[in-house]
Amino acid sequence: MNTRIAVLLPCYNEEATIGAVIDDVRAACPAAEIVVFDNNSTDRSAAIAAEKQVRLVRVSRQGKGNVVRAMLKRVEADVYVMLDADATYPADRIPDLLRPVIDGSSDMVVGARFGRPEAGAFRRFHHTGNRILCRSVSLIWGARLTDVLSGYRAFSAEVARILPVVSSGFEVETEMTVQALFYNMTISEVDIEYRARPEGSFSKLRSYRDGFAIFLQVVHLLRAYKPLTTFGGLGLVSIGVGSLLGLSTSVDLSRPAGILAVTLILLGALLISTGLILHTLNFRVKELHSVITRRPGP
Ligand SMILES: Nc1nc2c(ncn2[C@@H]2O[C@H](COP(=O)(O)OP(=O)(O)OP(=O)(O)O)[C@@H](O)[C@H]2O)c(=O)[nH]1
Ligand SMILES: [Mg+2]
Repeated sequence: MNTRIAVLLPCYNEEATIGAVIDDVRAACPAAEIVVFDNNSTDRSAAIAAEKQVRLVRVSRQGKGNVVRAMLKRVEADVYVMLDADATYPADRIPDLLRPVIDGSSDMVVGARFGRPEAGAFRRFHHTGNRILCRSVSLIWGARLTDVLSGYRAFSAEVARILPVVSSGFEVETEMTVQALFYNMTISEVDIEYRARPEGSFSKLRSYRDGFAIFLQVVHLLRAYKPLTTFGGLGLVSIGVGSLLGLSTSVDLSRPAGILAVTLILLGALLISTGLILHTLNFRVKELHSVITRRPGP
């Protein structure tokens, strides 16, 4: 049976590059179905996609996360590759990203950009921001990743079927990575060259706004997917501070510091119980997930 490959291109006002990206994808992977996800572009992006005779899906809710959700829902294939329509990722590496997914050794393969980025490919602070995010995610989730935010990734039909993506903007890549780790999927990386946007094309990423949204996403993912670490950690700190304060006041409950110490210890205990309850819930969700993703019996 032939493997059905879908190449998914999120596109918002990329008339300067979308045509060339489609040509590059076709040359690299002639068998693939190319699908452009246009998100209310006001330039010629959609017209160019139509001229190139690729499938065009229009998504009315603005934002890359909304588009990724539409990709997972609207395209049927055995393996998927998504890459940005801004010509910053080398389309000729698609076969390298797909290989581990097709041979079953990885569920998701990420095109990692930090090995050899072209000068100017990363804007000021983006490089450092990316590194901090990546180190934190790798540390918290016990993974060895070097690029969490890359928009160039290949994944299996199973990933497309089960990742419960809910974010709406540029936080979506972080979300996909963490969800894949939570469900014990295998993520590997392939080093790729990352290029600067060509002359006349403009980034849609707003450093502060989108950077802050990504930071909030990490906090949310921590709370949702690592509740025992988050609430348990806060609880231990609270108990530690409360105990020190209590000892320094000789556990005198008639003094405000003594009352504060007891309050902190109780708050700590409450936080740890919350973490334990949520951790158990997560465990049951994982069990359920393991059962519902099993192949149906004969
Ligand atoms: N469909 C859709 N695509 C989007 C939207 N925002 C960005 N994109 C696409 O997502 C891809 C990534 O956007 P970029 O602006 O390049 O963001 P980035 O690559 O993180 O940032 P740069 O490093 O500045 O290029 C591009 O192909 C955009 O066209 C959106 O709201 N809807
Ligand atoms: Mg880009």
